[in-house]
Amino acid sequence: MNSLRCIVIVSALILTSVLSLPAETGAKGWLRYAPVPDGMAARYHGLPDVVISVGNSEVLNSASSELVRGMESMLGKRLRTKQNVAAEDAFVLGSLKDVSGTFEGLNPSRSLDADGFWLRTIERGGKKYWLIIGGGERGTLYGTFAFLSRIAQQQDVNELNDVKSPSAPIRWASQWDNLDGSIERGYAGRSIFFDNGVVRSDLTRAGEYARLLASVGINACAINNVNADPRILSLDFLPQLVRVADAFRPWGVKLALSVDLSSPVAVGGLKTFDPLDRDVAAWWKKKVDEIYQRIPDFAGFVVKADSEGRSGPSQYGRTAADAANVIARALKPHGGVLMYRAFVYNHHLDWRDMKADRAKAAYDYFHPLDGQFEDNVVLQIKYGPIDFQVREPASPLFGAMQHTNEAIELQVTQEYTGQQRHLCFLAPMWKEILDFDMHVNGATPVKEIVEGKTWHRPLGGFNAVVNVGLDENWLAHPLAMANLYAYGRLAWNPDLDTKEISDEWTRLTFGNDPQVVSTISAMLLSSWHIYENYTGPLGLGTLTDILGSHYEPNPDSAEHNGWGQWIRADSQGVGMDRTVATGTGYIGQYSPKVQKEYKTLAACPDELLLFMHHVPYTYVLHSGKTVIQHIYDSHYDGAAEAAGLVSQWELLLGKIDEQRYQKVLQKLQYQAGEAIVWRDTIANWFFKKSGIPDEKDRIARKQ
Ligand code: GCV
Repeated sequence: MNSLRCIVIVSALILTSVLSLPAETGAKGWLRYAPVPDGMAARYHGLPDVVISVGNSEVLNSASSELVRGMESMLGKRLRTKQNVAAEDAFVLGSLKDVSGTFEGLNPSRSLDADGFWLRTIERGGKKYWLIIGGGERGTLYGTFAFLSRIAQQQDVNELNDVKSPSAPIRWASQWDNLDGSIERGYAGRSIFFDNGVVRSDLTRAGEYARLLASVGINACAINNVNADPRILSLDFLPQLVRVADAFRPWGVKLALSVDLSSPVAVGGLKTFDPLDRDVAAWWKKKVDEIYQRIPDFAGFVVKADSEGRSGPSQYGRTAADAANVIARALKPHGGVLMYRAFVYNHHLDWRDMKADRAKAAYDYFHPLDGQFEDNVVLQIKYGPIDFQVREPASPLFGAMQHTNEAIELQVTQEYTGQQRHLCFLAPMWKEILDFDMHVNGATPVKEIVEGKTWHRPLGGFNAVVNVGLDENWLAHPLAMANLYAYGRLAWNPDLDTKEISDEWTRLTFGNDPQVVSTISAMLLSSWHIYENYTGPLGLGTLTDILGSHYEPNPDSAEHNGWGQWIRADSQGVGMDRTVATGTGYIGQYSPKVQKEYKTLAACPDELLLFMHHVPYTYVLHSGKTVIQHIYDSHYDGAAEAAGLVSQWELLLGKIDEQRYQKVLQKLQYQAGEAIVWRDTIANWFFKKSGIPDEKDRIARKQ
């Protein structure tokens, strides 16, 4: 056979297989419920045709209809729904209390977290039952999603006895949606909640979003920007919010809101919002009561105060504890929670002051307040001390609030990590932070602190800024949805392995073909390092335009302004000296053991060196390279690796539906081009600064 004929035949084969895969927009996310291939279907033949819900609630109904939907879509099996257990094989859905009343021998007093679930197969009277039991109704829903996920991943579900519980009670998502429909740091279209100053009349997408969130165990969503428009608390807004809560409720997702501290003045007409003023306290109480009257399962508020120009308690000489507590006391009788953000800093710092350091702000401000917060206040702490950079150390504040509930704040929206135009799977970064041991009197990894386990706190957990938009596939880049999935999975269980998560997500999103799974999972897992390589290595942070878009390269913008994202680059060296001995003293905010890891050049890991220290460009890293050569090499490596992502993806031609294949391909090709722009901008910038040529002579010497 000549080679031309060969090419024609191979192309035709590829085309045929591509055409046979139905187009997909990505709108279904990981809940595609793709038909199980014939060869695999046999292992599910024994599953029942009937589903019985024991009990009655909106969430339980969702669980039952989700099971019906998934079974039909994956296995072509139409389940019949029944009210009572009869003498036939069946799925049985309900809470432990209700189901154990129906089946003898189940231990109703076994411990099952309210949001936890138990998947259990039992035989009674010659019949077999697949029990999906929740600690509460949400647990049953989560169990149903987990069961369906196993089938979607082609796992055996014939014998089950498996209990799962979430790591922490707070597993929230946040949206930074503005009432006009725009989204701060949103990269996937306009708001699914608001338009033109009001809540959208069609909230279909809000319901679908809640379903996606519930499928990975997220139990609340704050729908508006933390730079909150006070109008969200005005009386005429409440009925609109009721509609959002109604759209969320079937999925066990509670509505939460971001609120501005000045609301008592802005919408309440008071003369002050001083948190210690009695009228202010009464106003918050009345407002909160009004909300709960209409939305009894309201989750609570998120507060950003005294930060980036927002109003705050400092205006009255009060503390964050004063501000948080006045609202928390209003929420407490209803079971509501107040998430107070630790992102408080002065953005008018003097860049000439070598002791000034934005990274120190949260600890300096909040540490003295430890123990002063009500027990329904949760301090929401960004993972690093600056601002969602491509790499930061874990915030020292995590280890400093033993008498305060804590939550970690993450970003699914890729503000500083490529804005969903670049592939950057963030789970490996989150995992490093969650696993980081703060060494406060023994082993105290961040994950256990925020779970509330370390210091036996009643509350704690996770909140991530997600910022889905009206784009059909939610986050604009089809692969960016892996971040939302991973966030939910890690909030549920921060001990999960990142590869397990990326494999799972790939199977659910693109199918179980081993080549597809291994290729996409490997791409995801390498992508954070690739992005870090061509943007900001050695702990410098993302060297982007920090004054504007936070997207393109612009290291100059970091310096000579009050924002404090300084890299302190001059002709001799680079990096922030944060040591206690000669620098800003930031390292002193960690426990002695962690201080030891960072304070000397010899001990400090390369990847955080320039976050912690100022060194000459000629300083030799543990890797054996000089700092400047590392900067050059990592940028060239990163750009080459970004190009490599395109080639890896191209191997999947014909194995993924054409629509998503092309969409991802275009994104990756664009990213590869942008990585070259980053490489050249940063490498040239450092060459100009340092005057030290690249050993490999890749940078034009005449600049
Ligand atoms: C909502 C960063 C972002 C801001 C954001 C802020 C915050 O500074 O750039 O857009 O404001 O963080 O987390 O409050």
